[in-house]
Amino acid sequence: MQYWNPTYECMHREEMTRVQTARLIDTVKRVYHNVPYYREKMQKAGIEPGDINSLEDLKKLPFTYKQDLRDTYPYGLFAAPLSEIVRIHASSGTTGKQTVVGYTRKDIDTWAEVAARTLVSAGADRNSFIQVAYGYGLFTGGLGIHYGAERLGASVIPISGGNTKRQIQIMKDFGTTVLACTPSYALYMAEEMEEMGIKKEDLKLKAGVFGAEPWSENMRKEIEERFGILAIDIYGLSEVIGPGVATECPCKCGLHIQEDHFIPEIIDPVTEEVLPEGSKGELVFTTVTKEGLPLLRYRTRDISSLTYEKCECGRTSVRMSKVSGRSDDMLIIRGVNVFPSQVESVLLEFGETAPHYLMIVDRIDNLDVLEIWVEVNQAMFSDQVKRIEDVENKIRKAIEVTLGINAKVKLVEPKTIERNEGKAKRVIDKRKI
Ligand code: DLL
Repeated sequence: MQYWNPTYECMHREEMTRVQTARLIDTVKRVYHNVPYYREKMQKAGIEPGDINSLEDLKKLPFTYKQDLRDTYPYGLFAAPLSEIVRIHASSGTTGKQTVVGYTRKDIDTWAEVAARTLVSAGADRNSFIQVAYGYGLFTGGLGIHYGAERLGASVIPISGGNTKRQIQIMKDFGTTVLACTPSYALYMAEEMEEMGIKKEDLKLKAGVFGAEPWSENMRKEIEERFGILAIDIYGLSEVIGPGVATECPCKCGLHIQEDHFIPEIIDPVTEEVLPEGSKGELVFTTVTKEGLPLLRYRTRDISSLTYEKCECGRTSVRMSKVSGRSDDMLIIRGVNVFPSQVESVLLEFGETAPHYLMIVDRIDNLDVLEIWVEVNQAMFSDQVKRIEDVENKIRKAIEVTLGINAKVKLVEPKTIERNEGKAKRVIDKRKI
């Protein structure tokens, strides 16, 4: 088993607690003294930096919400002078203002370190050819993985997203061994590859680091089979740093959080109460080494759980379970909570369907209706109407059993649903609520 930084990745719990505590105390002082917005928040909560002396004290601190970043747009939460900020990124978000994040030189260094750990845990080393097909630009995916790959000493192919045919040709010609992109884009590439007549045996690809959106175990299986690779789930968010916050190892049993930099908690999204190990809830992160934009108890809205059990790979870091959805992506359809990822899991149980789907929610005569478009392969689509209806019915029943809702299922021709080189769009909500 390879590690990039075994000192931290395999650290004893007591030692990790010591490291985290010292760093937490520093961070709290930093934000209190450098960020008026945080000072006010802490004063309102009746706490001072001196009240934070252990990890137990973490829960005394106020939460930070995406709205806080919007209210202080663009630089109001930065804790370093703007002259020390060497990079700005922003996350697009579908509503409201962009969320702007800033990095000092040390933050960029930390980011390269955690991104390098991510790549090594997928098996990459200095001999790897890493094709970075995450978007470069304000999105953190491209440059985040890029710096990690360079830190590793691997050969970086900074192709960014898009131009899929060229992407595949390059993968073949340049001997790419590690692919980095969203899982939905990886599947799109697999389709294009088939059309181009390129087989997985023609590639040198060994592994992929896929993230930036939720994806199911079935989707992993599909990607692994179609490319003949190990597909690793990587997690991160711009506000915390970007890709590199957490990563799976080849055991695929949860994502190791780089907890010497980011302390996680799981809370009940409604009561905001901290939940015990193993409970499902919303992930919250406190960054403890960042200078540009340190965040106290940032509410990610991502649903996960934590385990402190030692992993077979030898890493001792806490693991988060695969993100199963977002507390704000959750749809409420006729009172039932539905996550797109649940629908995806059901669909992928059916061999005839492709992992491309779209959920269209509407409200007709005051009643929520859900229609699910599912792509099928060409052979299936050219089949008899009766067989198509059979499959539609089978899926409808499976959705009803698993999710407890009635949905209209419509099988559609291959390539009907729009492909995206970045994060996939799975839901159209036409309800005006
Ligand atoms: O998506 C950073 C990233 C880039 C992560 C490349 C991994 C790979 P944002 O654009 O700020 O940052 O979006 C963050 O994306 O809160 C999650 O909801 C979602 N997300 C990221 N990784 C995963 C994952 C980047 N592995 C938001 N599984 C997060 C599920 C993920 N959701």
